[in-house]
Amino acid sequence: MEITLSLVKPDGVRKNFIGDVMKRFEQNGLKIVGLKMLHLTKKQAEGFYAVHKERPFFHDLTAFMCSGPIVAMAIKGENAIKKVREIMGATDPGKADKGTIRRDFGNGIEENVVHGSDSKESAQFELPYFFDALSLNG
Ligand code: 3AN
Repeated sequence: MEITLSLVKPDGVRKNFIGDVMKRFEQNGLKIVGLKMLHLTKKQAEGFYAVHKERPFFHDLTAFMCSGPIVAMAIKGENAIKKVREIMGATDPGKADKGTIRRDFGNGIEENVVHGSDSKESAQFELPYFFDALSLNG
């Protein structure tokens, strides 16, 4: 069993895709064991995306991530990290497979609706940003 972090990004919340995103995870056998809506500050978004701080898109990405509320989910299941990434689809919605969240609901490489930890190490770093170990159910 693994636990991973997924976020419905500000574009997904603005366009009312929260329920669709959660449904895709649940329908694929994953369990939502933590759930929270919040609005990141620029500093918090910069901390969360610190691995990307040298990238040219860092400022735009962190500004976008604090442009509105997001929904954080802790998701549990067998191979949850890989499964969540598969359900999300490729970073660029235009290149994502049919039937993935990003292909179906995304608008572009920035407005791609959803985030998911990309490794065990990322999940370990990202989960405590939003959830205490004790607040995770199941
Ligand atoms: P993923 O979210 O698929 O793991 P990463 O980790 O490469 O993708 O990038 C993190 C986030 O940064 C992406 N979700 C996307 O919103 C943004 N991003 C990635 N590459 C670009 C780019 N070339 N231009 C603008 N934003 C980007």
